[in-house]
Amino acid sequence: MGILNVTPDSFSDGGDFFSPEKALLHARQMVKEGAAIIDVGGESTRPGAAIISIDEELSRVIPVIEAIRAEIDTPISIDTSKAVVMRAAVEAGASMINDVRALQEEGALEAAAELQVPVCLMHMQGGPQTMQLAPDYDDVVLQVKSFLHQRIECCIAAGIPRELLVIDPGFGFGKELVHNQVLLKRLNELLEFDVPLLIGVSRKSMISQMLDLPVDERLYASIALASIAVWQGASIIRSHDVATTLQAIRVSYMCRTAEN
Ligand code: 7PM
Repeated sequence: MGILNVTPDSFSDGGDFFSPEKALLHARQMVKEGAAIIDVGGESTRPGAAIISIDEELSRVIPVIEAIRAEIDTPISIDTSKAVVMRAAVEAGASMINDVRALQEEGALEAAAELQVPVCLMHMQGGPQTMQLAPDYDDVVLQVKSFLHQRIECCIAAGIPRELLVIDPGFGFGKELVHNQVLLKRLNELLEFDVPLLIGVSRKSMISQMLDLPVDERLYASIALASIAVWQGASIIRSHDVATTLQAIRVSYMCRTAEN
């Protein structure tokens, strides 16, 4: 899954792809590099980032989705928590929802159930404004599992079949370094729901916490984390760097699934 941020303030690409023209160029490039999904996001979920209006989010993502859909067949996912944006994005050509709030916002569960597209349910402790202030867990893996289990059951009860669900432990979302490390170490425990696992570690601050590297120098470490995730059973890797990450995760996957 290639990341296409259409925000003026993204932490890792400085809003480089904010105009629809630039976004389209970037989407084309990621598809050429082998992306299977393009994840379009207009709302920055960076800790402490400004909350934006529905109209602002729509005006960022809808023209980009339409432009991509007009010339590229690659599935587009919409990174949003808002029901209105989910509906408009799917109408414009998106075929997946990626929700860091796991369909907990008003109307989101109903919208996703009506749209009947795949949905990624992500775990976050707290909200984007406050999540990094004091992350706290007794057992991070068990708590993330219990949250995802509860959201999976809510989705199924609302009429979203298990076959449309994807889960994500939400690296960096209300987690300290050790929580992120333990989640990766025990990632295989999340396979028990029989739902594909999506992982986002690309350029994240957990890398700077371990290696003290600026955001534009986190590629090798991002790739190491992505290959561990695939080794542990992750099915979808959300990344800024498609070609290089794909090389690593392909070999990781081939070794994991080899049989003699
Ligand atoms: C701080 C934390 C800044 C996270 C930026 C981010 C994920 C996502 C994002 C993820 C899924 C980033 C993010 N991260 N959606 N959206 N999983 N499903 O690094 O890990 O792009 S935003």
